[in-house]
Formats: sequence, C-alpha cells, structure tokens
Amino acid sequence: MAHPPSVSTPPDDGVTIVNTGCCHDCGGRCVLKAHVKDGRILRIESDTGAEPQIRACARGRAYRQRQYSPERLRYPLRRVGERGQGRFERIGWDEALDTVADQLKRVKATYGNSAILFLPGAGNQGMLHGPTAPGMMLQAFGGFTRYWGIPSYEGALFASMATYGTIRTGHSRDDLLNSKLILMWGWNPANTVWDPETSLAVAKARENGARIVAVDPRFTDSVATFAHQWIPIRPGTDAAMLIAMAHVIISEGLLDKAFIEKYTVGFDAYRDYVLGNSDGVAKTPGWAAPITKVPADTIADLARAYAACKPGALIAGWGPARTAIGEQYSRTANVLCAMTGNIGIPGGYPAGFMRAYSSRETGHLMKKDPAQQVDKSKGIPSANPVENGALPRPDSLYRLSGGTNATSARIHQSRIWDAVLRGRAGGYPADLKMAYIVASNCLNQYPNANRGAEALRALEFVVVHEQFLTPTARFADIVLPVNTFMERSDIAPPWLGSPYFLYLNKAVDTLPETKSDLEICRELAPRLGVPADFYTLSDEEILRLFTSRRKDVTDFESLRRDGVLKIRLPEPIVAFREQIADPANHPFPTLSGKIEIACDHLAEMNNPRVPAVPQYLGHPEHFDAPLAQQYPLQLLTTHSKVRTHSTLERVPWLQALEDHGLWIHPRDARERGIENGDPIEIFNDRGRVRTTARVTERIMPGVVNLCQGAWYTPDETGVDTGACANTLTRDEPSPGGAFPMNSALVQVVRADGSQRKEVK
Ligand SMILES: Nc1nc2c(c(=O)[nH]1)N[C@H]1C(S)=C(S)[C@@H](COP(=O)(O)OP(=O)(O)OC[C@H]3O[C@@H](n4cnc5c(=O)[nH]c(N)nc54)[C@H](O)[C@@H]3O)O[C@H]1N2
Ligand SMILES: Nc1nc2c(c(=O)[nH]1)N[C@H]1C(S)=C(S)[C@@H](COP(=O)(O)OP(=O)(O)OC[C@H]3O[C@@H](n4cnc5c(=O)[nH]c(N)nc54)[C@H](O)[C@@H]3O)O[C@H]1N2
Ligand code: SF4
Ligand SMILES: [Mo]
Repeated sequence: MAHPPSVSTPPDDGVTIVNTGCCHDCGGRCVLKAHVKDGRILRIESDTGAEPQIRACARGRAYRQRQYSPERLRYPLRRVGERGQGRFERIGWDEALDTVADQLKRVKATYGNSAILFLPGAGNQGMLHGPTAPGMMLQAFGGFTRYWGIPSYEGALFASMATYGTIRTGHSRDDLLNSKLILMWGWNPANTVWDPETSLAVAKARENGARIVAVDPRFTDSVATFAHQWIPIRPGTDAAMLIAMAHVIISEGLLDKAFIEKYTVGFDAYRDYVLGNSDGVAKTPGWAAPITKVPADTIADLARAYAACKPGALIAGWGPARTAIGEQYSRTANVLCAMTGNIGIPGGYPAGFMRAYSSRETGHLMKKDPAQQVDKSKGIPSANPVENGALPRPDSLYRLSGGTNATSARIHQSRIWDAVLRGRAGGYPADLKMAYIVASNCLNQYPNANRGAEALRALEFVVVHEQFLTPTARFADIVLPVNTFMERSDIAPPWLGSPYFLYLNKAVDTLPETKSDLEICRELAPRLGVPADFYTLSDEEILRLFTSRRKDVTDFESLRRDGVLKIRLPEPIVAFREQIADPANHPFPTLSGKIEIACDHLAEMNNPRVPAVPQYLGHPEHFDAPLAQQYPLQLLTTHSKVRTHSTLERVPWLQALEDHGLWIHPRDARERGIENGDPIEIFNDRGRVRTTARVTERIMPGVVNLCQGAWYTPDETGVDTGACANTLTRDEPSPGGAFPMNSALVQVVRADGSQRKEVK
C-alpha cells in the first residue's frame, strides 16, 4: 500500500498534513503527522500507513503542548543572579555568541583545550540536530574533554562485549512469534517502548501460545498486560537467581552440552563456581532464595522451564544492569542463554545488548574513531586532539572493537561532577574550567544532583543549548534557545535497532529568535576561527550525504515524501545465525572466536570485582551492607511513561495521566505511618526530596520507586521539592562501568516528621 505523501493540502479546510516524527530519547521514534493550518499545528496523528505501523505513544501525541508551551525559551539569556538561581536577562544573538566564543578562546588560551568539558545529551536523536555539530566544531577548535559510559546500558554493553564481542545481539521483534517461552527480565516495554513494534509483538507472541514470565521488583504495566507469571525479585540480586538457575540446569543434566562444547570457552570454570567447587558455596536455589527473596522452588521451576521450552527468549533488560555491579547480572544472563543453546536460533535470544538492525552504527556524521582499527595498547588515535594518543584505561575491553571508547582521556559520566570539583589532583585526566552543554539536562540526569550543583557552581563558565529553562540551564551563564524537531528537518533512526528510518519534515516555522544547534555552530564556528567547510552545506545536503552512505536508504526522495522508510526483511533477524550455522567461517568477534563464558580479557584485568567468570557480588549500598541499618529501603529510579527522561516534564496532558510520587508497599508505608497521598520525604546522605506517597502492592516490600526525570528544585533548606531521583543516587560506577542508578539505599518519612497514626 502506498503511503500518503509528506505534504497534502485538502482544498476545503486549508489544513496541510506534514509527515514528520518524534525524536527524543524515549525508546521509540515514531511517525507523527502534524495537521498544520495558518502556520500552527492543530492536531497530531500517527502512522496511518502500511503495517507494521510505527504508532506514537501518548507523549508524541501530546507534543503540541510542548511545542506551544509558554515556557519555551524564546531568546538568548545571560545570567544576572547566582548560578542556579534562574535569574537572567534577555540579550541578542550576536552578544550571546560573542560571549561564548570569547570564553572558549580564553579557556583554551589559559588552560588548554582539555579544560573544556563537552556534555552532549540525548535530547534530540536525529542525525543532524542535537550535539553532533557542536562536537565537530569543538573538535576542530582543538578538542575537549568528555565522558565515557552511557547510563542506559553501560553494564549490558560491557557484558555483551565480554561474552559475545559485539552489541549486535538482538533479534527483530517479529521473531518473538517463534518463542515458546519469553522471560521479561527487568523489562517494561509497555512503558519504555524499546522500539515501537515491541508491545504488539509481545502481545502477538502471547496469543501465539508463548508463556511469558516477568522478573521485576515491580508489577509493571508490562507484567499486568503480558505476563502469565510475575516473579518479584530483590533489586541488585538478579545474578544470584540466574546463577542458581544455572545450578539447577547443571545438576539436573539439562545442559545443551553439544552447544557448550562447540561454541563456548570457559564453561568448566563457571561450573566450578556455580557448584561451589572453587569456593565451597554451592549456588543452589536454596542459597539464592534468602538473597533474592524468590522462593527456591520458583527459581528451580523457572530454570527447568527455560531449559525445556526451547526455543526460549531471555530478554534481559537494562534496568537491572543499571546497578552497582550491573554487568554481572548481564553476564550471568548471557551465559544462561549459552548453557541452554538458545543462541543463533529463531525464537531463542542471547540476552546481550539487544541491537538487531544496524541503523545507527554507520549513520553518525561525527568521524568514526580510528581507534577501532589499531593496536590500542600503544595509545589510541582520536580525531579529538585532547584524546589523541592517550593510553587505554586498564579497566576497559580495549582489545575488542565496537564497544566503549577505551581512552583514558575520558571520565566516567557518573564521576563528571567529582572530576569538576577535584580535577587532576583527584586523579582525573583534566582540570575542567568550562562546560559546553547541548541537549542534556545533566544536572538532573547524572547521579548525585547536589554534587552536580556544587560542580556547576565551581566552573568559570557554562553555556547551554536548550529549549526550556531546565534545572541545568538555570546554572548557565549563557543560554542559547534552540528550536524543536517540528521546526526543522532531520532523519532519525529507530531508538534501538529496528529496520526503518524516519524523515522529519519541518512542520512549522521556527520561533523567531531560536535556532537549531547546527545553525548556532554555523555562526559560532567563524568566531572561533574553525574551518567552516562542513557548515557551508545546507541541512538537506548533509542529510543526503548521510543517506548516500547507507545501502538500505535507496530512495531519498520517497523517504522525504513519505516521512518513513520501512525496510522489508526477507526473514526475521536472528543474532549469530551464521556463527551457529557455520562456525568454521563465522567466528564470534571475541578474542577466542567463541562465546566467552570465561573471558580472558577480563582475567587480564586481574580485578576480583570483574571476575573472568560472572559472579554474584555485593557492594557498599547493597541490601545487606551496614548502611542498610540506617537506610533500609532500596530505591529504584525507573523510566516514567509520561516523560522522556526530564523532557516533556511540564506537559499538562501528560501530567494528568500520572502523578509523580514514590511507589511504596503498604507494609513499609504502615510501619512509617504513611497513607496513600501523604506528603513524604525520601533521604540518604546525598540528599533529601519531598514528594507524595503512592502506597501500592505493585512494588515488593523493602523497595521503593521514584521515576527519574522530575526536575531538581531545591528549596532554601536544600530539600528537593521537585523530587528528582538523582538527588538520591550514587555516583560511583561499577568496575565494568555500569551506572548505579537503581542501587541507592534510602529512608522515607512523613514530610512533617510526625506519625499520622500510631505505629503498631
Ligand atoms: N516512557 C519512557 N520510555 C523510555 C525512556 C523514558 O524516559 N520514558 N527512556 C528510554 C531510554 S534512553 C532508555 S535507556 C530505556 C531504559 O529502559 P529500561 O532500563 O528497561 O527501563 P527502566 O524503567 O529503568 O527499567 C526497566 C525495569 O527494570 C526493573 N528493575 C530495576 N532494577 C531492577 C533489578 O535490580 N532487578 C530486576 N529484575 N528488575 C529491575 C524496573 O522495575 C523496571 O520495571 O527506556 C527508554 N524508553
Ligand atoms: N536516576 C536515574 N537517572 C537516569 C536514568 C535512570 O534510569 N535513573 N536514566 C539515564 C538514561 S538511560 C539517560 S539516556 C539519560 C538521559 O538524560 P539526558 O540526555 O539529559 O535527557 P533528557 O533529560 O531528556 O534531557 C534532554 C534535554 O535536551 C533538550 N532538547 C531536546 N531537543 C533538543 C535539541 O534539538 N537541541 C538541544 N540543544 N536540546 C534539546 C530537552 O529540552 C531536554 O532538556 O538520563 C539518565 N538518568
Ligand atoms: S515519545 Fe517516543 S514512543 Fe512516544 S511517540 Fe515519541 S518517539 Fe514514539
Ligand atoms: Mo538511556
């Protein structure tokens, strides 16, 4: 069926329908059709074209209220009050850009380029707009210091690289129809989307007879909608349950021995750990039960079901890996897939990182890091002069291609605030003096927001490209107002890796005094003396250049006209199909060429916190750490269905769908004299937030949940009345780089300090 054209003008009502798309970092990337009349969007609908439709969620459909929000930034701002106070004056673009250029030149001349901290964020996911152009500009200006590690998935990525040597471990969603059993492990696509077709695919798989089991401390919308069985598990203990499942599979002879022998290395070492031969502790379901709070029988039954119901798909979400030792969970999941031979076959799934289609990998305009091709032990070449030639970090998987950039010139994102405050004296690679922030609400979204505020205050200069006066923008010296994806054209790949592309046709004119990030660079680059060749290309020329590099985008004109290109696959994508069917000619991209149950690269690190075979490990904010005496509740900071991180925070239609508040189990609430809707405070040594209680049995006892993304709003006493989850989160990354955002211990009290009722 032909798609409607990108722009059609029904003669009668003067409405033009513009084919565009939604482009924040929300797990989707969906078709939007903007109905425009007299230069204004009247309504938004979604994909009405051929199946599979790429249908928008409530957030995309509510976009009009973000687009036309009275809070949009409308002109450049200069700070007049204290940093963070939010007091600014209006200035013109020339003055704003001159100031930014002068500061960049001053910092470069005084301290060198490494003092420039570039903080690109996830705000816009198109190829053209967002941080790409500013990054290129700063690179040409002599470079900058940046972070390594992505909070989304760093634990899962590390584990995927260590086990499989790649992050291309996903199956296309249509393959779920081939699965007999689907384990949704810490995975809530009903809210977090994970590419727009996912929920429908899971629903169809269930209709098709697949059994669906969800392992999650919360009874999520996905559990409610899809699962036959809900297994609540204590956060951060998933590795223990997966290891105990391995114990059942080994001791009951349910292993796929032929698969293990043919395709893996290191199984014996793992078996010795699981059975307790190496440390005297047999990791039985009885061992795991008191750790995980999952009954031993439930663990054993699930292990048997997974081993018997082949093919089975273990979908290992990133949430449980966003914990203090997150990569161990991901590795134990990967290994369980290998032990049951559920890899490389339709209906199976290798856990791993989950990317199926490579729509992102070659697309970005930023020069590909040449480090991927060279001997990294000799220092890593980089197009960023500040990083060029730096040695690899000893804790990185630098001998493998395609994972995290291994350069020691970068700082783990969760340590950025500490690095600003302590610099080289604190062991970091640079003394940071100014921050250049684009499409990032970093103060809100990085862990330990109070420390973030302290760090932003300590810098000499902060510039932020933004659409709204976010908590981060309030700390800027200069705020440059940026337009939205409705006001410019772009191409966007799907969020994770489904086979399609969107063309976002500009729907309405830009607010008069706002610009795209690229336009800002076009005007700033000459002020910096940066070669302007890239910036002389028009937006459309750059988009054409991008598509010309991809074999799968054969027709730019139809992509632009239709707003979407759906790539027809001859068969579902099954990761490692070739490696399994023809191992002699298709080794795994690991050092051994096989699936690494024991990983030599990890063994070389010689760090007991990142052992060669995956293990269950504790940490200083684990449920059984001494700190739990003081702060007995485990805090989860999950992704809200009514926001994209902190974006869409102030949209009334979305606020009406769900109140921000703390999920707390009735038992924990009762012990604290808290009733549903009561004002409460959540606190630990890092901070204190005020919000309301949502008393619910949808979360297990001992665990509370505060969705991430609400805006950090400290009052004069330092209490965060916006209830930003990161006021409470830990900023110490795990040894493999996982972000510990689901590993904070907290206490909860009624906000007025009183007990409404007598505690029994
Ligand atoms: N609506 C919405 N969708 C989004 C986003 C958004 O902001 N809003 N953000 C997008 C982005 S960038 C990302 S990276 C993804 C993130 O996607 P996810 O990481 O999958 O999302 P989360 O909600 O953080 O976590 C998923 C589930 O893991 C569970 N969980 C947390 N800790 C544990 C644990 O220790 N063990 C177990 N078993 N479960 C645990 C949570 O209860 C939650 O239900 O979402 C994307 N989709
Ligand atoms: N506690 C906790 N914290 C988390 C997480 C968690 O699970 N728990 N999840 C983490 C994850 S997975 C992620 S990906 C990060 C996301 O963190 P961020 O990348 O900071 O994402 P947002 O909060 O959406 O902020 C993006 C900003 O970009 C702005 N923006 C949108 N479009 C444009 C544009 O075209 N140009 C410019 N200049 N700005 C634009 C938006 O207004 C918004 O303020 O948060 C992380 N933080
Ligand atoms: S917010 Fe994400 S899932 Fe929702 S419409 Fe936009 S792109 Fe799609
Ligand atoms: Mo993310």
